[in-house]
Amino acid sequence: MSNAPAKETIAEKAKRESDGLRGTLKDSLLDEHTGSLRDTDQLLIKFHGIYQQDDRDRRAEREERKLDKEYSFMIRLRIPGGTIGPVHWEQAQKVAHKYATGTIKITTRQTIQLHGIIKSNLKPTIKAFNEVFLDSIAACGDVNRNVVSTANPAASKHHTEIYQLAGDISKDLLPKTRSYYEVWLDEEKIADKKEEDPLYRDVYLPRKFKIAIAIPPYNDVDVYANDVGLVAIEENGIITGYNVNVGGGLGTTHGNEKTYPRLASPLGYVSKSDVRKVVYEIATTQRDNGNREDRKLSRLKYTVDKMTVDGFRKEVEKRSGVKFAPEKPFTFKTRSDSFGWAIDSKGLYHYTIFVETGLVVDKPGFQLKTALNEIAKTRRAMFRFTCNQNLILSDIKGKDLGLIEEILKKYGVYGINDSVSRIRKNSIACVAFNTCPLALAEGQRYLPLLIDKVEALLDKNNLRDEPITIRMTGCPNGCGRPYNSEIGLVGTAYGKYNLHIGSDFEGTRLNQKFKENLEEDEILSELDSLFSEFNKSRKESESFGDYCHRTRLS
Ligand code: SRM
Ligand code: SF4
Repeated sequence: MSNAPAKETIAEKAKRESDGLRGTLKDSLLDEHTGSLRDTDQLLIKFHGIYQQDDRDRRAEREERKLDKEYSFMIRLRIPGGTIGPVHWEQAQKVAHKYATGTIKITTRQTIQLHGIIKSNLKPTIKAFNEVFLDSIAACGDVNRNVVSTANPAASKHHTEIYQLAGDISKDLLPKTRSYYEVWLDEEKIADKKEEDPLYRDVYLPRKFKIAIAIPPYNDVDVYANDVGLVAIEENGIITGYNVNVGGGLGTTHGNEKTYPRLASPLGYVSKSDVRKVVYEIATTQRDNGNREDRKLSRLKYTVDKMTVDGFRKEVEKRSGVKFAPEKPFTFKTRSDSFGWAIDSKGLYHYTIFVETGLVVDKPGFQLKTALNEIAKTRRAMFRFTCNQNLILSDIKGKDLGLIEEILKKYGVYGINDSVSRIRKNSIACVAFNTCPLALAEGQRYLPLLIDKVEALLDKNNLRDEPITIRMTGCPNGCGRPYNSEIGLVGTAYGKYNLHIGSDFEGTRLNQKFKENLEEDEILSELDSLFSEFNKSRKESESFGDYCHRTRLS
């Protein structure tokens, strides 16, 4: 065990004293007097992929009635590379109905979340997922999170390879503790068995740690927004290695000038046989050099800036014994998902469905949830999630196309992609109200309504077909990646947002704050002027983000 440093934060102490993330979770779960967990267990449970929350819509009313908050839990699955089978989907739907709100949310990191699980249903939930070999280990907490990889079917020639790499890296960086199995799945603790965890020891990482793998020209994973961003380099038809980028991260805090969004910086190129070693040692470098005194400044991006990119590179080279070669050339062309049917090099078909804000629900005339359940029953498609919160029915054999298409048509899902504007297809909203404890403003419940009005402005300015990215978050933490969107809306208070503009379409440039604390009519008025100018004075094939950057920000 390591000794406590002189100035140890509550989070650091909780990790160090947690006995391999066990804490008093077992007792907390058995306590029937409250729907909540003990304070320290609330921190530890995140490492098991679970967050304690309460219904924020009901807070005031319950406070008035002198009632405790209405506690429930959110669970996030670990699905490296974002692909599950039909059996998993079926089970997730069953669990959602039996123990959660009934709605599956596809997240911006290629996995799914369920909300509204009460304490007594947590164990049955995890057991049910475990029956189909799904887990939520390290989906949250100060460890490596879900490793994401390009989902775009057009990149399928290399999809299997990077999907496997995502799984391997996820395994390399999994905590070694058996606590998940003991707390949730009743595994017996082996007395006196010392659990060695050479990576995390008893301190874990200073903060969350995120990894993405992209296959150019697709940047659908927003690779530069990650602590570690790997860009696959293809030479003569095969992936030879990866350009490694470090220090991406978007979270900021309003009013704290020391915090900032940052895109990852290039360290250089490594061969594919070295990439896992290098990623591992990037994690150990962060473990040993990251800030453990101020959680606002503890992400890898601040460590990289403290050590400098050159200093960080040298340290990783020393630890891994791998020397970085200069970055290899590549081009990103898009971050969007390509909707509808696609066929890959193996002759398998994939159908990408637009899922607004990632919520899998039935609406009148568009019964997505029912359609997906019926498709899962056929066992003829895999379910692949995208970092744009959409879904790909993947790996479908030619002979099954008709069947899948028929089900999609029956429930009004086929053709949704054609009826939706390009800006809507390029939209992302974070969860925010009513479950996120950090939300200052609405996210997923509001963006679709705002887009109705933005679409009217685009129509007015003859820009309906412009593929502009628009992203909204309910606070500055950036879960919907608004800081590298052409239009970014960041909640500051209920009904108010900062307007950011000027990122590029490919996600290689951050936007900048343009106006502060705007209400809806002000947002629309600003966008109307920008759209009008853009329409009149853009250069040929200039994107909206590039136009804003050139005329307003540079
Ligand atoms: Fe996030 C915290 C939801 C992707 C940056 N994020 C949260 C919490 C857990 C709130 C909390 O701490 O109690 C939110 C739960 C809301 C709820 O009720 O479900 C939450 N984050 C989400 C999701 C579900 C948004 C979505 O609508 O899809 C995404 C889940 C991803 C996943 O499956 O793992 C999600 N979060 C992101 C991203 C985007 C990404 O990773 O590509 C970011 C920005 C990138 C980054 O990490 O810098 C992001 N989330 C944060 C932060 C700010 C971290 C920082 O460095 O300052 C917080 C707050 C924190 O950690 O203290 C946060
Ligand atoms: Fe919650 Fe803020 Fe993340 Fe939105 S951006 S989910 S409001 S933490």
